[in-house]
Amino acid sequence: MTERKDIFKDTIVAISSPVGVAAIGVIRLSGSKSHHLALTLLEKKFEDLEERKMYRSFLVSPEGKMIDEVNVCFYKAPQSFTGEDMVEIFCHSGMTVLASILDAFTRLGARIAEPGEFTKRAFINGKMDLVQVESIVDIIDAPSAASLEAALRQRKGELSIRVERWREEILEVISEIEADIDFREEELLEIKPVKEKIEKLRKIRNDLKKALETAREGIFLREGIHVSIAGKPNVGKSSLLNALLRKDRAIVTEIPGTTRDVISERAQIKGFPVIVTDTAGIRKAADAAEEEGVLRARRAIRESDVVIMLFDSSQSLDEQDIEVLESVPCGRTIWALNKCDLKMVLTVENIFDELKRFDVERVDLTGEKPLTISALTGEGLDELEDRIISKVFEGEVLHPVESIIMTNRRHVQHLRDAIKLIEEGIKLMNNGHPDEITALVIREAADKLAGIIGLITTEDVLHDIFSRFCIGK
Ligand SMILES: Nc1nc2c(ncn2[C@@H]2O[C@H](COP(=O)(O)OP(=O)(O)OP(=O)(O)O)[C@@H](O)[C@H]2O)c(=O)[nH]1
Ligand SMILES: [Mg+2]
Repeated sequence: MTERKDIFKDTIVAISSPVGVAAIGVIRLSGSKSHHLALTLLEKKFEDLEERKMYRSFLVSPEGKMIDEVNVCFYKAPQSFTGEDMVEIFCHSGMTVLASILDAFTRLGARIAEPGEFTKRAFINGKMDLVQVESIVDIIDAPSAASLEAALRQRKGELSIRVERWREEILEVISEIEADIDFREEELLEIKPVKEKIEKLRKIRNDLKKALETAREGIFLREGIHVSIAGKPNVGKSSLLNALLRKDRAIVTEIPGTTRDVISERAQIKGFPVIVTDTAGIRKAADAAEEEGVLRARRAIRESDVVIMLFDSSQSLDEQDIEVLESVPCGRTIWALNKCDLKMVLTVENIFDELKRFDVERVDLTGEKPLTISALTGEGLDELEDRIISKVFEGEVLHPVESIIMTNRRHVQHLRDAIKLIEEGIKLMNNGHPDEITALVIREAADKLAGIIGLITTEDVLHDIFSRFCIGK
């Protein structure tokens, strides 16, 4: 169809909507044969498919057997998602329809796409950089509205533009150093002062550091905060899970040992995505299932960003509470006295005195004041949510979502490396090395930034990123 020489020979095809019953299903084709293949299988004999115009027809098998009534749209290269000729077919979504359409195109020579292959072609054809590629997965997987916003800003190119600019600024300093080297060889005296270049590098480093400061919040925004609820049996862990989720997720009974397994569910707290985990009450297990449950509970607690250590305030402390206390991590735990709607025996005022009755050497008593809550009435849950957020961020949330730039660990690693290399460059220059070695070190910093947007990349990195895509994307 087009004059353009395509990098990829194959025309690929895939179901791009969820496979199952729905009003509409989408099948996508990409590659130089897309237009021809679509024309061949449309029952109405259109002379041509104009780009970005919807055509309605029945779609038939290569033998002319009806498959479905469809709408078809053609996107001409390079003005398409992949940068190649593409066709999208909107059919009725049913297993037989989708499979038959896929079958018809493969029999005409199209190949079933690999996971992420459409996006990979878009990347290789220069339609988007690596940050934008990754943002597509983040958009699809976004666990909260705030996470989605951050992903969309990356899709739009906000981070990529910054990275390009930082990189260009570094390259500028490199060319100045290289010019100085040439002047030096020609023994000319026009060498610009080193101080100026150091100042430029410092400014770039500060900009990178500022971006890096948003990483902590950004990573939680993208990946979610892991919160687990610990406590001896029957203190109200499952009730608290349900209250935080605002739905009846876990079974609650008055029998100790109700929860056997680890139950994790997604929720949102103050706009941040969280993964709340209810665990089996930690105690000497009565049977093998409970024993495994307790093991899993301990593992979940170890791997959490924040642990809610729950007590039953209607009872005094006992050995079982102490056993749980010993397994929660110091510094990451919030103490909460549940069932405050009942007559409170255990209170914020007496809990530390109560603790003295036990051997509590291994318990972190340096924590802040316990909270008083009721999973039943909802009392104190707002404060608990506030406490979770301030615990994770060690105080206030410093960066509102609009100012969060870094959300992805891969980008963060590159940024950290770049900062380190720039600092090394500054040190070299301070020590009187405005020379080839310095230029080399700083160039490496520029390359680290190039790695973020994929100007420089390896097969392994690409494989790692694209393997996270589903077929059809
Ligand atoms: N009055 C009152 N009762 C509560 C509260 N929270 C939980 N309960 C009751 O305490 C009992 C145990 O609650 P669960 O949520 O099952 O406790 P759990 O810690 O998950 O228990 P296990 O799964 O056995 O470890 C149930 O009868 C709940 O209704 C509360 O805030 N106030
Ligand atoms: Mg439970």
